[in-house]
Amino acid sequence: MPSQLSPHVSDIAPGRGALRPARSWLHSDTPSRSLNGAWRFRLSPTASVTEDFAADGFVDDGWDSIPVPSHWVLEGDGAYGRPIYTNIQFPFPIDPPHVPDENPTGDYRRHFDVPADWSDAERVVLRFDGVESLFRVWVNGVEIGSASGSRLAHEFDVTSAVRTGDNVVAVRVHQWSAASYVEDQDQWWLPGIFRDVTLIARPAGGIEDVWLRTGFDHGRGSVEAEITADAAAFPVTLCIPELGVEHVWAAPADVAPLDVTGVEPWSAERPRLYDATVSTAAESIALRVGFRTVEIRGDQFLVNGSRVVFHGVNRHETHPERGRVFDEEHAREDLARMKQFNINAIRTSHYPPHPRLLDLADELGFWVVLECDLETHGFEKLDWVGNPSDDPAWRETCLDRIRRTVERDKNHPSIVIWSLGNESGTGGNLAAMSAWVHARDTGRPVHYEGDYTGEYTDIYSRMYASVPETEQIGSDGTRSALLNCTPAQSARQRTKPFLLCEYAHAMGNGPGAFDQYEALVRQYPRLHGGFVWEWRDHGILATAPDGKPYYAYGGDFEEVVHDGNFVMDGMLLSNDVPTPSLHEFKAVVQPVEFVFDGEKVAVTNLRHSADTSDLRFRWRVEHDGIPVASGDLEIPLVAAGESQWASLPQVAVAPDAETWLTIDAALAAPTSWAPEGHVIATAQLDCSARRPVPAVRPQADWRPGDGTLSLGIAEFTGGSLVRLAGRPVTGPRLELFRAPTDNDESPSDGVEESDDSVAGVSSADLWRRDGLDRLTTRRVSVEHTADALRTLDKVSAANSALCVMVESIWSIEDGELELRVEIEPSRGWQTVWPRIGVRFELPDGTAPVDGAQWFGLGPLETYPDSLRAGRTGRFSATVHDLSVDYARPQETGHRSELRRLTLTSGSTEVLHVEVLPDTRGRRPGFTLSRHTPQQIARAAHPFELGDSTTSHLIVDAAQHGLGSRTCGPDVWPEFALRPESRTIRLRISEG
Ligand code: IPT
Repeated sequence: MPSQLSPHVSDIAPGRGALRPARSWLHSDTPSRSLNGAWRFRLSPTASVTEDFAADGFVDDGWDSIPVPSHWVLEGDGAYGRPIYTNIQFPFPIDPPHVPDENPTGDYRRHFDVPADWSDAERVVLRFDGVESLFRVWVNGVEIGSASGSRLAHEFDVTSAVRTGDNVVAVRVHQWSAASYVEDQDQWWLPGIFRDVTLIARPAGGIEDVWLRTGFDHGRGSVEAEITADAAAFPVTLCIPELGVEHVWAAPADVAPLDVTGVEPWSAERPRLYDATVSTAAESIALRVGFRTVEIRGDQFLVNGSRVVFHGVNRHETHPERGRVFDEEHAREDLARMKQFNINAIRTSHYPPHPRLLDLADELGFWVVLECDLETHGFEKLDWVGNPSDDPAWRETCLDRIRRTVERDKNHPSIVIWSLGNESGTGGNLAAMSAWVHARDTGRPVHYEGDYTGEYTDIYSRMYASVPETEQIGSDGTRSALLNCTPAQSARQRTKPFLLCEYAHAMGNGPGAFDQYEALVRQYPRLHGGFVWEWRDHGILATAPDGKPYYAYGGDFEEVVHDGNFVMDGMLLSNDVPTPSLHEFKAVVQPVEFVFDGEKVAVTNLRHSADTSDLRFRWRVEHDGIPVASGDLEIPLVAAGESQWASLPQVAVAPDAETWLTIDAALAAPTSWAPEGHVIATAQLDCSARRPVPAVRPQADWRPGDGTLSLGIAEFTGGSLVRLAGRPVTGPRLELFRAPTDNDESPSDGVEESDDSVAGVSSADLWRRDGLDRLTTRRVSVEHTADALRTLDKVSAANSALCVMVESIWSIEDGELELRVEIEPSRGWQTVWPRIGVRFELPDGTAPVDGAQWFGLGPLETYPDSLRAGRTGRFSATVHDLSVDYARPQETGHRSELRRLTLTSGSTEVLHVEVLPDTRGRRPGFTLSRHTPQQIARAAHPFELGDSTTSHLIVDAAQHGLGSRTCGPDVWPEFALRPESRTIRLRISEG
């Protein structure tokens, strides 16, 4: 065959020769062979290599071997190119439908055997479940066809090309094609045959496709079957043994809806499935049916008559080593983890997942928004000119994608909404896709966020709406226009249920304000919750120059254009470790609410339909975090949406310790996703007796001194602390800087932001402008009394006249060393501050400080707008575990509301620090880390931090909130930290 530029790469058409219509991904008993495994592989830099490799007799001895499924850029240690990460940008010139000649092209070959007994098969079908982005197929040298639609299934009839015995299949995969313009999702570009390849024998008299549409209404189930089979294949039998259903349809015309009694409904909470078979004499198909009815009534989205609240996540398919290659065991663990964290919904952003994922969602119980493989986001840069969503030339491509999406997965009870795609502007092709779905499936609504005005979709959906805007959408009281809507369109949108298909951008340390959104969902029934962006980081496991493993993000593979660490925005780190945000989410959306009132507690079941029979309730009382009593709490059964009162136990209140009552709701029995005893909801009640805070002892007889002295366990030279309890310690030094979080580094959009922000400028830039990361000190005075030392420092930054006066008073109070720091900013500071704290350095002595025990909020880090997962108690952690390994190092580890802290070295207690609240009752927090904020801020990856044995203790009078500004609202004003005077009081003693 002549060498030529492949004609296919610029074809807008979705391919040629694949079987249509698409059909369900079914579990059939007909013979099939997996063609997964080792294939021969050759990578070429362009699409123009000769096609002779497809010939029957071609000798591929010199080729490499590659596993299928896989992405070639993740195989061969970089020998086959490297991944590219972009969010919105196209990593090639925007020249639709053309792509560059530099178009990595992978040729694949393998032999396979067709058994002799397949000769009675009516047809032999070759199925590809996922190939990125365009591929052509040959069998025994015969060209079979081509297809695009990377995350969609494509089947080819290869009957006339195969023979009994040995066969050769050859596949050519182009990384770039016209299809790349409609697959511009925010993720790594990962070419290759990355899902299963299967050869299927289709029998005469088999079932081509089946759709069991189920319904549920007040204890009655219904099944409406659609059977695609030749008339000669009949009779067709439907069996649901557990329900006593055995129904035979003699001929196609007999297929009619059935009513089924004694049915338990399917819900995400109680995912009741019934095994079913649909069979002919030649083929039997196994399905698991769940009975549920999805409807929109007014502005409410209901399943089985009850309103659904989506506590969801956006789920991409991503794995640090396999990319988008599906691993069922890992996916099951991931979904079980979601359930453990009270997540009840998944949006399959932004394409259909591996089909088995939906079997798992049916089984474990999730409300699924199943999204089509469509995103044309890069056209935004061209003001959407030429957008495939609105160009008739692309209509068939768009329709082909949505048909393949719906047809493949239509049997799943977990799927309650179809979504047309993501960030593809708007246009006639999207409207046509929606019309097709409406005609095909009347049982599920259609979602697409980009249909702002609600012309062709059923749900009002938005992403990253701020809290006030969400409230405006939820409340009936306002007539103001919605985003991009005329008043009439706004009114139309207000008649629909609302959901946030993306919100709370979980990039790095953040987001804040989960609880503010949840409060709105509780208040306004039209608001149906949403889907956090996103479930997990997409880091790719790589090796640093020093040999350390790390999780790579955009730019780490020297991509020409990339979007940095915007791909690391999950509530789970790349290595499956839940971040504090996931714990926060779990606490905010907990399905049981406790409201204390005197000696009683009101228990409200916030679930969709499940009662509390699967839960047991426990209480415990702690004195300063030490358990003193516990027991079971008798709570009457609470139906979904109802409340019940229960009596609280008698709590023994300690006179000289804090007394806290904690209630947990836990699983009474193991489930498929968590063991018995797994806690799903918690509440705490402070029962402490009021205790006075020791007043500050006035001292009058200050006189100048040289500041070299000892006070209890503290030794000072020149007014500066040098030792505590015999070990080197320096400080306190004013610390106003935190290693900026991703949200801190994100420019303000100037909309609805606090007065302190500057449009287009990040908080971190303002902090650096003001020199918060490079403060210097001038000692103004040193004074003592008989048992006290006082220093006054003026702290400011180069080329700035702004300053902070810091007065530190060391004294002996009640026989203990007390440090009081008075922090007072000058006038003129314009921005929010990241923190107001003091830092101590504990350099490596013979035994470095390597851990902490504390009584305060824990166990994980908390910030002013992300406090709900914190509970008051006693906790301990190593210095390493006090920090979260965010993919890009940043502020981490702040523990709020500290009462008492013990620094440890191994099992030795080194220093005790007791924290006194300020006159307004506010308590500081602490951070203990191996690195200073300045060091952390300089590192782009954890491996760049270097080893250290010095520990840095920062006691913060206050910290700034987290917000969600990387993609969404800034820190809510109430949680923003403004320059202000603060006092920190500590009592320090030897361990
Ligand atoms: C939004 C995208 O839909 C999502 O895929 C992801 O990229 C997210 O942003 C950010 O991580 S689009 C955004 C421009 C609002």
